Amino acid sequence: MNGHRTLGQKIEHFTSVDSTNDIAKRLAREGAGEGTAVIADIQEKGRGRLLREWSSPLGGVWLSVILRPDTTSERISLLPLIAGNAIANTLNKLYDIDARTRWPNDVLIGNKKVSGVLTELDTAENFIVVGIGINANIDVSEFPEEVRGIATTLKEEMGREVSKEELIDCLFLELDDMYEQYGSGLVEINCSTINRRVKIITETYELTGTAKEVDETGALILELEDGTTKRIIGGDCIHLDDSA
Ligand code: BT5
Repeated sequence: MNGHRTLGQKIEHFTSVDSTNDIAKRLAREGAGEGTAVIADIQEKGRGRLLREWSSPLGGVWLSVILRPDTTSERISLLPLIAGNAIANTLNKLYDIDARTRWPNDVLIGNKKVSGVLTELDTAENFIVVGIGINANIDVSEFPEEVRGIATTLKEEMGREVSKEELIDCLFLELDDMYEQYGSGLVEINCSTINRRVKIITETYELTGTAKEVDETGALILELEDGTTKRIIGGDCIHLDDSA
């Protein structure tokens, strides 16, 4: 049917769900194997990190895939970055647009978000669900007002609709490649946040500095104004040099 090796080998398709991540978690608990994916046309309660709302109207790609890596490994935090890289590679290959990743879980075109990743970990049952949202055939005007200014869509960028089937097929191949690299321990993360001046916002602090690198666990190494460095494992990141 398609060239998927592991990820996306088995796909469950739904028209409307609350969140594909919830369905994938349920399937994983029921024993679904690595690579099983859930795709929905619409999400009624799509979510981002920290239970933020993720707007998921018809026309987008809303999917979740079950992975069963060693969830005790600290490298697990690389997975959102790996997914972001796979998404950016897919968009650049198919549409020749300049999609790039922003640490820790966004894909941008220009300085607007076209895609986001939500990974959820179940250490007891040893699985991880990687949720991916890609704004494909959506008009920006369909988003709630607070999202319009910060989001873009493929339709908006290309001036036409794209084939969701082709997009999903290519995405699974890229994800598969990246996940294989992850498994081999030799994964190369591309992240456009590196070498930029950034502001990091977490629930407990805000910091400004220069992003130096993403370490082998997915943490961001930030050089502060006074020359010291700080290792940051999560948060929101603003690129100060292009207001993204
Ligand atoms: C994310 O969170 O970017 C993760 C998004 C993951 C969505 C997928 S869809 C399939 C799966 N099932 C789910 O329920 N979720 C996953 P975060 O970095 O926290 O960004 C959330 C913020 O992005 C919101 O607070 C809004 O400001 C903004 N936002 C909401 N909807 C958006 C959209 N469609 N496009 C761009 N930005 C959006």
